[in-house]
Amino acid sequence: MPEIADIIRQTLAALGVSTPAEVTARFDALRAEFERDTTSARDEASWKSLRDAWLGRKSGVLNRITEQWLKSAPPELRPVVGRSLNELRAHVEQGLESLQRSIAAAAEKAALARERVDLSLPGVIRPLGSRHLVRQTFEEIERIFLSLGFTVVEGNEIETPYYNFEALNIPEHHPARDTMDTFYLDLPPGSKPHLLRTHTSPMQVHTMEKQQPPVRIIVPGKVYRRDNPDATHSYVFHQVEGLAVDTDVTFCEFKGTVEYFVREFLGSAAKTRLRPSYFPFTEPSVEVDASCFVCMGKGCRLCKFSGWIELFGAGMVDPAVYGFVNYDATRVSGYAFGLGVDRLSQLKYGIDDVQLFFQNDVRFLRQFP
Ligand code: FA5
Repeated sequence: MPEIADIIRQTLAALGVSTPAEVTARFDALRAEFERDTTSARDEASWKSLRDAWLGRKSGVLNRITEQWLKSAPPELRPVVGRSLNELRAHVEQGLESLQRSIAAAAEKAALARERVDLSLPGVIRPLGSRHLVRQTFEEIERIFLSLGFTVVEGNEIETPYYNFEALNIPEHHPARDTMDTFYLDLPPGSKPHLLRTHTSPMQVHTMEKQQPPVRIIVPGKVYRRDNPDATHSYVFHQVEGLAVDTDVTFCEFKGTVEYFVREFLGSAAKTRLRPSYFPFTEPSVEVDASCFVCMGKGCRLCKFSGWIELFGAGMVDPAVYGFVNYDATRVSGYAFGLGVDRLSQLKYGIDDVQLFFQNDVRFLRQFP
């Protein structure tokens, strides 16, 4: 602000004033100078230099006047110089204050204009994903068994033939062990054979190896088989294994658990039927059927006019399995089941091709939000 230096020069030159009228005129000129200066201060930084130029402790105009003029003014002029100085100081302080307010208000106005949000503009729609139907079915199954006191455990998808077959009493020459049915890993010569588990049942053995009865677990997970893909078969699919072993687990408890699950999963009107079946690791083994929930047992295309739908395999744990995990087969008993999650989803939601679960076609996925 070059004017300030001039003012000081003039002010000091005014030491020569000799009448109160001259003093007043000089202060009026100073006041006019201040007004002119304020017009050039438009932001916080220039406001600060204006303030320092006029009110600064050392070199501010008002302090210089006090130091150099008031003190050296002739005694008869001092009252008028003092009064004029006080009036000028009040004027400058007030002016600076109101200038600061208007600069802040202008800055706020500019910021508001910059950040203005037009609420009438259409919003950006971000599509929300949803859980896959297979995941939803897993969660539904887990909810039901958790309510019965089961806990959820998970296991590895890569297994040894021992856990996948041998410890489950599946003999050496059983066709399921064949490379035609099972994916074996391609490992360097001399490595122990490993495979992609063909069912979740190996977790029965892992769990019983680690834990003494009582055991009540379910095992959700992916399994792999060399099946030809079709409407009900896939190379990779999903199972939930169940295992309950204790000192007094009866076939009756098994049947009650299965019936409860089927009613919770398919609806309270669903009826259950057990049919004899065979699994090397359960004895007796059963196939669990539910009354057809489409025709209510009367017969339709879904149930092939039998009134019943095959749901899953199960049975009482074969005592031979206890031998592999050092359980005393004379003291403990239990049951196991293996739910095909994809098939259960297909049945419940009327999906005629299991391949739809793996194609990730959003037109399909959107139907199950
Ligand atoms: C087993 O895998 C036994 N581990 C089940 C079990 C556990 C029985 C415990 C007794 C005690 P199974 O091979 O039947 O059983 O297969 C179980 C379910 O998996 C079938 O009912 C079917 O729903 C489903 N499943 C089998 N193969 C396929 C496939 N390729 N694609 C989709 N689902 C399949």
